[in-house]
Amino acid sequence: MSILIVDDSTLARAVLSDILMGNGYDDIVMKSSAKEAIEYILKNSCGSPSDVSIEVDLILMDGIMPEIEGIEACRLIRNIEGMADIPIIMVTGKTDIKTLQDAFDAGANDYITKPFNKLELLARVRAALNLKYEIDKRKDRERELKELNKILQELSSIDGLTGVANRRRFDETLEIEFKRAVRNNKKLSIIMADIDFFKEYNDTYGHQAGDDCLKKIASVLNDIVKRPGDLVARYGGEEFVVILPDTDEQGAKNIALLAKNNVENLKIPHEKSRVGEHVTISLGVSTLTEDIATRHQLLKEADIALYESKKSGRNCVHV
Ligand code: GH3
Ligand code: MG
Ligand code: MG
Ligand code: MG
Repeated sequence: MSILIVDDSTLARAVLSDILMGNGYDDIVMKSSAKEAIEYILKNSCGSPSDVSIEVDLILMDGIMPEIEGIEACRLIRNIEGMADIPIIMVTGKTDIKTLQDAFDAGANDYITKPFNKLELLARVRAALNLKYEIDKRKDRERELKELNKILQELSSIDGLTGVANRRRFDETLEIEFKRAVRNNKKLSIIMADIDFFKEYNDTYGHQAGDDCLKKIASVLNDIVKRPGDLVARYGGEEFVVILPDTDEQGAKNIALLAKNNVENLKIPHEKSRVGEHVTISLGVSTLTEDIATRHQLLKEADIALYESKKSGRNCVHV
């Protein structure tokens, strides 16, 4: 662990470092003023703005120094990003209550009075470093927990079978995109897609083959939508939805037609399909207009269009 000694006296620095080095603390950095110490700290901090880590585990701070005194230095250091938890021990000749109070108020954790006792110094250093160790451990655990939460968050919004977004994520995203489109007067379209005669497919080829077919269709949809804000989701059993922000009716229709064609071109055999010999999908497109007041209405319109596609022979797109 790294100890930073800040003292304007060459002799004091030498005595302190000798004692510490003689007792197994071999990572000692010495600075002769608060200004140099602060420069050193700033130069040795790394990490993101919200999670700065600094290569200093303990500071031994002289009380009386020219220019910036020890107590003021404590206060300045405590205000540096990432320095809130680094233990600071004041090494001071002044022991009146007022000075000690000021030191603690400025952020010091402990103090040693000059001339100091070697054993007392080592005991206080050990205690401060133990404290720092516990703080570091707690921070590591917090970091791990944050990571884990992020992963859980991701997992809870993904459909386990197909890997596209699940219904929950879809609902959340549509709510956000709907509000954004209304607020900014932007276009917004959605596509609903449903596999044709999928019950018969399962009955003919088995549930496992049905699952594989769902995966392939999800992947076709995913390959088509390319813009960062677009979202493909599994809406339910064999139904998918696509959210297309900033996309008008014609744009959404083009994407739906491409999806229809690409699924057909997979040429997944489906002998019981009454459309043809392969798996196909039917699609419905809806686009935000002044008549649509809620996202539920937008969905309903897509569902109605999809129903039109089913009624008019399947393997087609309606808007
Ligand atoms: P239509 O062309 O009118 O859409 O007919 P359909 O048979 O596709 O529609 P229906 O709603 O009657 O049947 C949907 C089928 O989708 C029934 C169900 O077994 C199947 N299905 C739903 N979820 C899954 C799934 O996760 N895996 C598999 N293998 N099949 C599923
Ligand atoms: Mg001094
Ligand atoms: Mg269905
Ligand atoms: Mg179906």
